[in-house]
Amino acid sequence: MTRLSTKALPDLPADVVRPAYDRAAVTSGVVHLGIGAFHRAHQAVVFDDALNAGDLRWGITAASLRSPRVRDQMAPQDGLYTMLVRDGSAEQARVIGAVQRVIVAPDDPQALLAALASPDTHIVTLTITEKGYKLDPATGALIENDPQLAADIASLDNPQTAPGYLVAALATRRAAGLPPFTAISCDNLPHNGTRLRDAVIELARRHDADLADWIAGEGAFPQTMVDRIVPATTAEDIAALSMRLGLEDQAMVKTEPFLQWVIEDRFCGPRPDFGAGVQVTAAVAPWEEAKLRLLNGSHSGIAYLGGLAAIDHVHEVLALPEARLFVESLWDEAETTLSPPLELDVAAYRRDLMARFDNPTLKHRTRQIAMDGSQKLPQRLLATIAARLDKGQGIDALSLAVAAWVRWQAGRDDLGNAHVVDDPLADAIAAALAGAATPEARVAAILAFDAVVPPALADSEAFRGALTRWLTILESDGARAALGHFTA
Ligand code: CS2
Repeated sequence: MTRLSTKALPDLPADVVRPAYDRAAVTSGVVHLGIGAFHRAHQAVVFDDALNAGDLRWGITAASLRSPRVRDQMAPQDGLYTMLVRDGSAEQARVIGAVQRVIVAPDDPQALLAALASPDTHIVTLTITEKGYKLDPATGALIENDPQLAADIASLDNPQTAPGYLVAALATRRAAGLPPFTAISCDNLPHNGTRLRDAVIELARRHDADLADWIAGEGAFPQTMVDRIVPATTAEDIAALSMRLGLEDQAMVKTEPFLQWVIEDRFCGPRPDFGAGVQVTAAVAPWEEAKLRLLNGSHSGIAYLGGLAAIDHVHEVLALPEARLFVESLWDEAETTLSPPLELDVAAYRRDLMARFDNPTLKHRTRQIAMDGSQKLPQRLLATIAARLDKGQGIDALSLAVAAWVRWQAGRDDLGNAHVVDDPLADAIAAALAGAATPEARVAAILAFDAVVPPALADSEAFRGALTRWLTILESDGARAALGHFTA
């Protein structure tokens, strides 16, 4: 079958929305690091909106920091791909034209550095996942013994890490008399802008103190909250879209109608006139905290409990009444720890969130969300638990979610099916758990990971007790039985 491409655009069915601008006239104002499905369904759409509105400065040069997979999907398609927005029975297809080029950084580091240092580049966005920042998840300190970061501390000639690329390119810009770019972290990290800024300035300081000062003074690292559910594309999704388009699209993404991007009003250069779904505001932290603790916290709980119960997709987990009550209880607990923005109606947000999770056509896999738990739990669940304990409040639902993560580390679900624990700390955690013979000992082994659990929380008897109780139930009776405690 013919691939989607510039030449094939006129052959698309009439109901497929396509770029309304002249792609040949677009310049690349954005460099994106980490072009996965999330970027293609989120920031790329926002810049595509700006292009459609007639501001042609906002094309994207995207980079993969590891694998050539996305480049191989997109290059034969001239960077074009379809975004399918699914909402129950309704489905809308739109071809996004914002991505002009995909660079595989390890193959051609100089090409990525040149794009970052180009005078046309005003904004750099990043979706490199929590672990890409090379920061300790609990404390936010640079992980100095990470081999890639150690290489970037030694030399930035061919950077290995995202912070390394930014520092090397900022040095070139400074030497050329260019201003820095605005660097926007779009990962689900608390204070993501500050974390990125700290990583970049700290690494710069290892090489050149003046450069570090220049970045601190002239650069901008806005805080952001990003939100859109983007499940990984499957072979069936690609096959179904081919039938509909009459063209093959290997780079398609599927997502929900909802899109939100709250960006701190802190830019050091030009920015587009942002359109639908984007809010530029002074204070992002309350948005970010509400989203991390309500959406992502419950998502992780659903992923581990559903995964242990051998349930594949989020909406199928929520078909169980006891799972819905568990999620509502987790939200009740999380809600008392928030200082939500005035514009946020938390009750309505919770209702909408449940409806988003229920979307049956997204087919969001529990195993996808279960990835990288050690990097996610601190901001999604552990900070919430610490805040509840400080107020003398209960942590029943929150601690069940954490216990389910601990149980997930065993590598088997309740039916005995094996799964791979996909996590940068998987080996270390497995080694620590191997020597632990009882639930008490397993909890103690996990609490000793101070890169994940802050020492003050690890010392809490209430937390240790709750985790041990739930882990005992999960190990003897399984996740369905544990969820059953939320029916009363
Ligand atoms: C999910 C998120 O995979 C995960 O960990 O919780 O990717 C979630 O879908 C997004 O943050 C929604 O905005």
